[in-house]
Amino acid sequence: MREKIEKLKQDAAKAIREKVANLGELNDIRVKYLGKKGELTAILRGMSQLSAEDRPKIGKIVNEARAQLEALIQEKNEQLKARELADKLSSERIDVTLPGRQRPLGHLHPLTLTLNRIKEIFLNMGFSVEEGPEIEKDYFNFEALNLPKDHPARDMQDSFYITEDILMRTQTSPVQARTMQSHEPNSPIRMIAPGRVYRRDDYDATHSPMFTQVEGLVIDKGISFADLKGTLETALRQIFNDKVGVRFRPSFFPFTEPSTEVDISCVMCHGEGCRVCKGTGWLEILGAGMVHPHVLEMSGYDPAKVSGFAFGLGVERIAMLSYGVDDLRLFYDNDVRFLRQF
Ligand code: 2NL
Repeated sequence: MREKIEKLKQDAAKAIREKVANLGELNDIRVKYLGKKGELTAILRGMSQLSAEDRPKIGKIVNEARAQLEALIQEKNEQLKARELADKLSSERIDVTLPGRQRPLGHLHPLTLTLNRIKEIFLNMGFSVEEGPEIEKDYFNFEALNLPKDHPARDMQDSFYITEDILMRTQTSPVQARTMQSHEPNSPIRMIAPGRVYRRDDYDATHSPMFTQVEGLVIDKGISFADLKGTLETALRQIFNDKVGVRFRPSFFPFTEPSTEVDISCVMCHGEGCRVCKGTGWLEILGAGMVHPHVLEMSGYDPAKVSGFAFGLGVERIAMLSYGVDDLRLFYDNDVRFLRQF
């Protein structure tokens, strides 16, 4: 019996010292010898068959062997753990000298840049910037601007109706009508209204059913067509450049009288005539006019006491001309190869 125990102990010790390569294998050895069904445990279990004289002696030897093996396992366990930690530290080492990952910094969209520039120019001239809802009442979008329900000019601004009386706004003029109605009657106004507008339209290089508009409105005592001309010329010379030519042509809008369309000399050929200006040397850039007396009246202003001018321009068109972009859709595609250029 003594020899058997000694042999078991030697085998176990040898296995622990020489065979075990990791913590899992060490545990297998522990179970094999010291576990509930282990070989050394089996000997303890079989002690009932021994004589009363042998029992304490053998018991002592088994317990000593057990303690020795446990100590060996404990020692090996510490060695293996230390080695695993060392392996982990060397395999997961971070090279702090590697260059960092660059996070590309974005920037404002070209339409936003153009709109910001336009806002800045008008803010510098004392205008306020007002905003309003994109889903608008028919009353503010059309009625208050001299376009009653049966007016033929409504066809040109055919829109997306939500109900009979609610639609996607076709212009930002409803913001001006709202502003006038929220002001003390006849009190001066000097504002621009930027924002998205919606019209039933094709989608191609120069048309879109959604675009960005800036409308402006100035009302005060004694405002004349000269104020309109001076203000718009000053603004256009800042948007394009000091030397740009500005020309006013008679036109018609239902909400202004008289009305005008404003051209600038061609940004490509400077008036020589080219493909961009279709040989005319001029580019149509905005519409404007003196606010129609009826429009003033409908929003509580008295055309006998005050007068005003208004204008409307498309931000996409200005961005296309100032950056030399020939397809409007590029602004909406959001292809970073395009956007990166601004
Ligand atoms: C264009 C022309 C224009 C206006 C907009 C306006 C607003 C009020 C009263 C009178 Cl509250 N007029 N707005 C006037 C003339 C032209 O826009 O071609 N827009 C893209």
